Amino acid sequence: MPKLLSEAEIAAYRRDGYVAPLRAVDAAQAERWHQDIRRCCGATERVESAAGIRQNSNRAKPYLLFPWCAELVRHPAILDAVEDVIGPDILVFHTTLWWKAAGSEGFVPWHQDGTYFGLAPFDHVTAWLALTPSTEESGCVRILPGSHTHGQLPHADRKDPRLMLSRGQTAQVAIEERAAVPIPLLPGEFSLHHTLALHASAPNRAAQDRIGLGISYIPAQVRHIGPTRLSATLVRGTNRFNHFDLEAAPRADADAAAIAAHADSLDRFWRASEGIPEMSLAH
Ligand SMILES: O=C(O)CCC(=O)C(=O)O
Repeated sequence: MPKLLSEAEIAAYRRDGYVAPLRAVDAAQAERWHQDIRRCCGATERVESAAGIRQNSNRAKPYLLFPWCAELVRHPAILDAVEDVIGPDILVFHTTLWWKAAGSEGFVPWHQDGTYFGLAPFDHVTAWLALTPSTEESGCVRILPGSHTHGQLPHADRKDPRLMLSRGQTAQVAIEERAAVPIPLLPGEFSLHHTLALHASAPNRAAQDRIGLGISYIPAQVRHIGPTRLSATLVRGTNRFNHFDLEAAPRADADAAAIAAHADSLDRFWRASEGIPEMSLAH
């Protein structure tokens, strides 16, 4: 018996590689989290590494820095939908805050999330939660239905600050743009997309910032294939496989313990994802 999705929605996810829109919270709660983001994650700083231009550190894994975000990634409605597609033992592997400022040229090229995560098997799912209106005008996520059935595709890195991905990874395949489906979301709504689903988003042409969080959930049996031992957060069920060091929730906004735990987790994450050679991921 599914917890939140209908059988038809689960079938759509398996067939198309995504399902949307789903409601997590009402508009008032979405607005509270939106204001939390403005208060906590406004400062921008992207570090250039040998592999690319990293996402801002306070916009990567913010659930390790801020209690409101730790609560967000554990929200029961989101976890119920995630459980319906990956089962009851769930870890948060990563989270990115996607803040596309009004009128900004930032965009996300066509890619598969699985490319530099180094996870096996490909059972990871991303929940994308909108906290401001995500529309075609503001550059909502677009997806190619069924593209998750073609396996891991080759990607090339691009070092361009307009690209919002840390390595600017861009799928090296012909994209049939006409087949792409936009996923507009209202504040408090979310989508689920499969780790191999090809997706992208365009610059924000609206007068309002487009802000959302992409939360990467994995079932406990998924492991990382590289030599670095990574950390993740158990948010539901049990961690019988012990593939990750378990992360603790922060107790206060960016206190010393949270900053240290976040830095340790991100350091391992960058080492692992930047260590995967361009276009040679295969497992
Ligand atoms: O927010 C966006 O525009 C892109 C999101 C994305 O690539 C993801 O959540 O995997």
